[in-house]
Amino acid sequence: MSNFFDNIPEIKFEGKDSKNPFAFKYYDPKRVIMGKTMEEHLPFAMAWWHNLGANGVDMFGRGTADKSFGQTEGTMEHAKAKVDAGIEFMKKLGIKYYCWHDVDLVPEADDINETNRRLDEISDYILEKTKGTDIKCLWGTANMFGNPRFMNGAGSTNSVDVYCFAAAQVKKALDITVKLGGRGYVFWGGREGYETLLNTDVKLEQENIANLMKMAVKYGRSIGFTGDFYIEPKPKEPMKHQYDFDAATAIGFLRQYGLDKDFKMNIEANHATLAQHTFQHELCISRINGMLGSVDANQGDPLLGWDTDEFPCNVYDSTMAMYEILKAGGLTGGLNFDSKNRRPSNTYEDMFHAFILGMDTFALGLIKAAELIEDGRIDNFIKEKYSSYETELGQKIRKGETTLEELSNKALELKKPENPISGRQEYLEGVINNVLFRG
Ligand code: XLS
Ligand code: NI
Ligand code: NI
Repeated sequence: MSNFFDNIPEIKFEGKDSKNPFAFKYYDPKRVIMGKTMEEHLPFAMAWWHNLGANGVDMFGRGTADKSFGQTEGTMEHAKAKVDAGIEFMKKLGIKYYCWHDVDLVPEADDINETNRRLDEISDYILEKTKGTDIKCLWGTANMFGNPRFMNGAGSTNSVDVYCFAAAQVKKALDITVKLGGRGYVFWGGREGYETLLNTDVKLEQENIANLMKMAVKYGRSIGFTGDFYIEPKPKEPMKHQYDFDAATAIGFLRQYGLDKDFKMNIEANHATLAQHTFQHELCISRINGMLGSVDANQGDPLLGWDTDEFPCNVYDSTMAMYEILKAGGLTGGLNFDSKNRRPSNTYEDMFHAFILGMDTFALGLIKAAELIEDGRIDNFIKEKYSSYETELGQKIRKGETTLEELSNKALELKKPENPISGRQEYLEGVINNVLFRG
């Protein structure tokens, strides 16, 4: 094993009174909550691109963190050092999953044949290095937004040649996902949208994206991929308008093109808030449609209008997120930290602090969400609020077995209905605070 992080101990659970910066205060992997261990509830994953790639560069300044891992960036030696560092990092934290784009694993070559050869080589290396460990791939994806060829889109491009390159990348990324035992395959449509309708055929673009997805399903199933495909909705950035705006839009798209049996949602917290929704809203919409698959666990900054990809620290949000995830019966995917250290947090220690923060935030969220469900006041209130539908007429409405005439007659008979019962929002918000802070 490599020793990039020699001065950092293995991260263990020490409990809420510990002041050790390199210990979990809440994440206790073997603790059982609602019949499952914390590690079963919380399949945490490391995002290759942020953790092993991002060095703090922004549009105003160069990188602040050294992610060379002792090698020259852009070489296969560097790609392999990233594998070594990644595995050492995950082992120290007890993280079992990782997520990647093709070009996070290897530097892209000028000729796609050479890029594919490199992907074969690195995936052999990953398999060799993870052998005998319980570290596995959560999901893979093709980066179809970074290379200039995708400037007009990937599935939505105007160029048949570029469309072929998108297809080739998806095909190879699926091969590697299957080879690494991935649970899922993600489509995030970074360039699938438009800046202006003056130059865009929306119908053609959306149909071509759907066809690319259909071909991916057909090919994936033919090579033995049994996991879920995911759409990761995001409303904007880099495009002004992205087609997968939010969960409701993406679900509608999947149903329109008959893709809803093979696809689920990969919900990212920061994308939810960019779409002017809460994280919980996006999870809830996915859950009630049977399409909650996986999560990109991060958070945005309410004062900034872009994808800041911060490590999650907001326990209110993680509680409401875990509440939805518990109600969905868990995730088929996992909780991928699509999150990066802030630019001045530029040391190896900071990489660990970030993951300890994120993992403890979701562990606390899980503990508190389970308490909320056991407490029952929220669920009971919601049940009570809709109790009029338990009457005979209410049941007929629920089942769609009544008519406008029948309901109209009832209204005429009543002359004037009683006011519906109070929504009790302030009381319920107090219940949440009580569960969060009672100790
Ligand atoms: C960017 C997205 C991206 C996806 C994978 O905003 O979150 O990182 O998760 O392509
Ligand atoms: Ni993401
Ligand atoms: Ni994002």
